Amino acid sequence: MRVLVLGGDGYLGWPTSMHFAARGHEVMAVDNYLRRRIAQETGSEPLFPTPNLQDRATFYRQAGGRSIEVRIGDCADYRFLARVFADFKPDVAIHYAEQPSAPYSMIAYDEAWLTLHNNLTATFNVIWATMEHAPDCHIVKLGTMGEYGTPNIDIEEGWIDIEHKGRKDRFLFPRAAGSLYHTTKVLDTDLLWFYVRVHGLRVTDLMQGPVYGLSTPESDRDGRLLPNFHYDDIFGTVVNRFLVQAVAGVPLTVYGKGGQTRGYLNLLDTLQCIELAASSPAQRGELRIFNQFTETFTVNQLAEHVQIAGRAMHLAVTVQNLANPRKEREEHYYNPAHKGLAELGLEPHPMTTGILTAMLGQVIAHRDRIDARKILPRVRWS
Ligand code: USQ
Repeated sequence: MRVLVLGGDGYLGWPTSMHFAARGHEVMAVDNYLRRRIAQETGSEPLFPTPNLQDRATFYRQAGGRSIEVRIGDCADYRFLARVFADFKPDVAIHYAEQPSAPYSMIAYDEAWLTLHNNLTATFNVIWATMEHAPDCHIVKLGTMGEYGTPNIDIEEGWIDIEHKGRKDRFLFPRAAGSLYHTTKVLDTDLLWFYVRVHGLRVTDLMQGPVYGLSTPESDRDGRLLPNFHYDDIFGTVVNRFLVQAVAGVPLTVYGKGGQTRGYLNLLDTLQCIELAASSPAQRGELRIFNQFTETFTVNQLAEHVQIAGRAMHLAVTVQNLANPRKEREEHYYNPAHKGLAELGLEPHPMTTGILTAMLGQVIAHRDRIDARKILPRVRWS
């Protein structure tokens, strides 16, 4: 396949680009370094620096990997993106090109505007570039489990059948996101659904939970190929943050009561899910939605897992319940379906102590670079 990875420099985008290249697909990775820039602006640099995207592609080839074509540019610039689609004619466009941080989107007006503008414009442009230059291309869009929020009913896989006053129909499952970032993903889904209905696009929208992980078989070829690993309060996801806190000797930052439940997955499983979705495309005129996670945990359960792994590595790990900087339910019902990707063949890597201790070992190798000032939450929802 000709695989276009939009947001190819990101935590998921770079490992995805290598993953598809390693399987013999023709890969083009596109990025405008937005996340690098705003991470620097907010003092949220990753645990270790990563080479720029062109250099990563070069180092990957030198390490025996296959060629990855790189284009630097902004997916929110239609002329640029249209050229990419016209030149590359992708079979599948994997769309990660969004501002990915919930806390960043809640800082103030400018950050909220950037998130809204970037995320929706990028999605709108992907839709139009597909329609105009590669109408048969399958769009694989990274959404988020956070689109659903935490309703007091079971969460279905994207759609719900509703019977109302004796009549039945099928609708998108109700959405109630907890940050502006998550809300942009809700709006993305609506945009995609509109163009699927009217123009017959083929789209898979992946409702993904928080991801953890630090290496993949391809990144392990050379330390310079590792993904960007954030542990700060803005770009770091909770498991990655807790592992760095464990190594730094900082009490694990459980927000509020810690009963917040989410669906988590290993970075290796993100790669599997994307590959499974890409290899069996949605039909023309279909918006296919999968819930992309492998296990659910409360924040307290995650803290316990990290404490156990820490003990195995002779780290004294403590926990501190902080006043919750977010507005979210801290005790709630949570039962999301997640059958679709399993039916396509997903073989999960569960969060074992072995997986966490291996990650702790990698963090320990960079422990001198941990900046404890990046750990406590700086952004409040209200
Ligand atoms: N949390 C803590 N302590 C921390 C950090 C987070 O208790 O130090 C809690 C949060 O309050 C939340 C949960 O852990 O209840 C998950 O937080 P997170 O920062 O790992 O994840 P979130 O902000 O929701 O966003 C991340 C990714 C985002 C993706 C989303 C999937 O940054 O791109 O869409 O996970 S989901 O959470 O399912 O919406």
